[in-house]
Amino acid sequence: MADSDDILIIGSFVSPYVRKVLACLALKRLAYTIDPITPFYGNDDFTRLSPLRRIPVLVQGDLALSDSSVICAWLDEAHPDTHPLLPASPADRARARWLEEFADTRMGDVFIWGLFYQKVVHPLVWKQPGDEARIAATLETDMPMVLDYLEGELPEDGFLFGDIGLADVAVASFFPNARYAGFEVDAARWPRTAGFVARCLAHECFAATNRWEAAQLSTNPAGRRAALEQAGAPLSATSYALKEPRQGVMTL
Ligand SMILES: N[C@@H](CCC(=O)N[C@@H](CS)C(=O)NCC(=O)O)C(=O)O
Repeated sequence: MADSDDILIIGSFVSPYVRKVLACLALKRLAYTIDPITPFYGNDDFTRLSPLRRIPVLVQGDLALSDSSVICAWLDEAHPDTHPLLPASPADRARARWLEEFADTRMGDVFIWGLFYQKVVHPLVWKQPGDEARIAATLETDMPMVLDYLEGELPEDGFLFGDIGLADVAVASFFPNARYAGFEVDAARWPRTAGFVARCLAHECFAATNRWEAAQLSTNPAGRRAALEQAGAPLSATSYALKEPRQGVMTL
């Protein structure tokens, strides 16, 4: 059982899974502090909290959770009275959970491991170019398949199940990373998806962290905390970061 109200989030503002959790915290109107590390820089204490060496991690009292879906479910169950993250009917809840799962797994593979990691993270962290063949296959085949699927699922107006919720946030959270890797959704080919993503990302639950994300992008891992402090981010007093990166547990 969590024995404290203080919520610590470990994870970079640029991670789609962290972005999803921070948007849900904003919907729930919950305050937090954040240790904005890139997972490869986590120290041994980070490994104890996150055995797969992945972000985000939520620490609250003696509770430590290291998966965005588990974290969002915890927030929703612990705070049922503010902005429910799931719709009301069992069928809609099931569909929302599926879309969250699709985002976390397939969009994670395609948007992050196939594109953003190869084009942005790999060169930055490991000082080597990413896998060009994988980037080409992602852009040619995998990304269009994801967008074709979403185009059939997403609404023309508004959000998936009435007010914005977990499924909207989970899907939309991947698109800023595609943009950072130079990919924009072609609105002529995928109009519903382009409109839906623009609506979601303009919602105040995402707007809250935009300036901190921009501050993080303006610097490198070494200068990150200073830039974020200057931008007014709610930084944790201490950090789980190392100075040099380590290979992840799940990395290819
Ligand atoms: N299923 C996890 C996935 C989290 C994840 O893959 N996070 C990435 C950052 S965007 C990570 O930590 N990658 C490091 C690694 O896998 O070694 C969740 O939903 O939280």
